Amino acid sequence: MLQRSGASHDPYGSIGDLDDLLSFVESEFVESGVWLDNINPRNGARINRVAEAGDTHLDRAVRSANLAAAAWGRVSVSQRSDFLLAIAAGIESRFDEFVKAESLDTGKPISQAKSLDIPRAISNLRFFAALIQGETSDSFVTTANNTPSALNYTIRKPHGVVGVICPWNLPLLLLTWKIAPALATGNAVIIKPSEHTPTSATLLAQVVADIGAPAGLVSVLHGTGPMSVGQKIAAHKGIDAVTFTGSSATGAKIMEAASRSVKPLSFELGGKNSAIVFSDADLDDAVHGVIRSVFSNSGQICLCTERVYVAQDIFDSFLSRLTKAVQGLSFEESGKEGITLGPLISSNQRDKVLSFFDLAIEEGADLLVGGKAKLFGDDRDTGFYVQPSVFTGLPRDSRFVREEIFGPVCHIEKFALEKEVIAASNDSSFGLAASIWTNDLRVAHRVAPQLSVGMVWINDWFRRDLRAPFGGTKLSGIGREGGHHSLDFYAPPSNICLSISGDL
Ligand code: NAD
Ligand code: 6OD
Repeated sequence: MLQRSGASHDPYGSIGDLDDLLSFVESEFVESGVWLDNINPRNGARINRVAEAGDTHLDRAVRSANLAAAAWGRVSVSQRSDFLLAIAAGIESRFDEFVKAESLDTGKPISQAKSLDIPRAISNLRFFAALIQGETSDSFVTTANNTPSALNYTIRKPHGVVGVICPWNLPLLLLTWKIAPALATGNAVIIKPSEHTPTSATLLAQVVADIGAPAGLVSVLHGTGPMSVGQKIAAHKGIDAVTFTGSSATGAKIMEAASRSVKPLSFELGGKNSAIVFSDADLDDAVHGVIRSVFSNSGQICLCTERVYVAQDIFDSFLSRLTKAVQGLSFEESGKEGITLGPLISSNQRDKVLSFFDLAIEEGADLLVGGKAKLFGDDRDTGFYVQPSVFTGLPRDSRFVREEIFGPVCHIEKFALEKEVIAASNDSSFGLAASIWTNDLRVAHRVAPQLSVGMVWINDWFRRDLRAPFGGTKLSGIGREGGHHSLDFYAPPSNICLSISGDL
């Protein structure tokens, strides 16, 4: 039972026998004797405990994954596609359990887990099941003296075994975003969920077991990162590629660990994303959009806006509307419609965000709203809540404006000129995403390509088309995933050249 007895902010009750979460290796759930507590961010109580996978589990997972991959790479595309559809159906048939698990582990509003996290996980699997069925290859007719002399064509080759290291902010969404294309293209996967969010990955392992997946094709190894299973996956010689979403600092460590075996890497890392509001923007839309981009998932999405630049002639009115809207934001339990906030994932993350609030004041910021831990006068006060917060008045070289905070907070600044705001937005070590708010399409299309980020939204934020490339520049990552970009990472094309002319 997942329910903590007597917990008033554990609104979900039982989700089955998940007191002790085990790793899933070679189609078996395995214990290790080393337990990690999984903590409820709503009240700091223990939800359940997780068996940390040891070296023997990893070696066994790698051995069985290599055997499984050798066979899986040869099965038909339709079989692989059907497998993804079966996982999607398995998640759908246990939808409420997945929703509860995700909401319980992360503290995110159940409405969000229901409308975003779990439906997107199902869509990821169905999307790649369909994409792989329609996959074609390239071909090039080489000519000499205007006559075909050779036919070049490409085939995709899976890596073999892919290590999948996931964060805690959108746990099942990001896990399936990686395993769906990896499995579709013929790889076996070894998944390491975040130690903060082990439950939905364990449910996924149950789904995989229930549909009778080949042993070793999908493993789930629980544990932490440094000196533990995360780092060991990155370093293991029997793992052929690694896909990772998380912080830039961890990305650098994974790169180091993976360097000895020169593994292909796909990294979706941190961001310090900007929103730019031009004078002619629809103010209601812009305020609503900026609020959504700053405070969704309590600011814990790599795409969340942390820097807001507003044209000087609308700055005051934008600021007063934004501040009022932030004051009206509710926490999940209020039951109001719209964006609702939850706790941050851990006491460490809460303390980190609060230390940034203190830093902002030390660096000379004006606090417009929030700025403290959020207290309720009930058992949530032992949870990890902070107030939604807005600061202004800091110089561009302050740490608050430069470092990723990953909480429900932004800094807002005015600008006069288009070229000035482009320079300000680009003045960052990160380069993940930006949003532009304007009704002037010429401005939008002039500015968007000049922003040194992987993704720009115009009058929107986090609208996804799974075919589109997703990824960042600079410290925000390496590579692109999404549609064919994912297929290119998980099964890069090899070329075959057939001589037609017969001349040597
Ligand atoms: P993290 O990067 O430390 O952890 C993400 C995953 O990597 C987890 O599964 C973790 O166990 C694993 N990991 C950690 N160290 C590792 C190592 N040395 N080798 C291999 N795996 C390792 O992120 P976090 O501690 O969960 O959060 C810290 C910061 O990361 C946050 O404050 C935020 O800034 C950022 N973050 C970004 C995203 C994103 O999507 N871009 C998501 C989550 C967190
Ligand atoms: O929507 C996606 O596909 C995606 N990869 C989102 C990542 C969010 C990071 O926090």
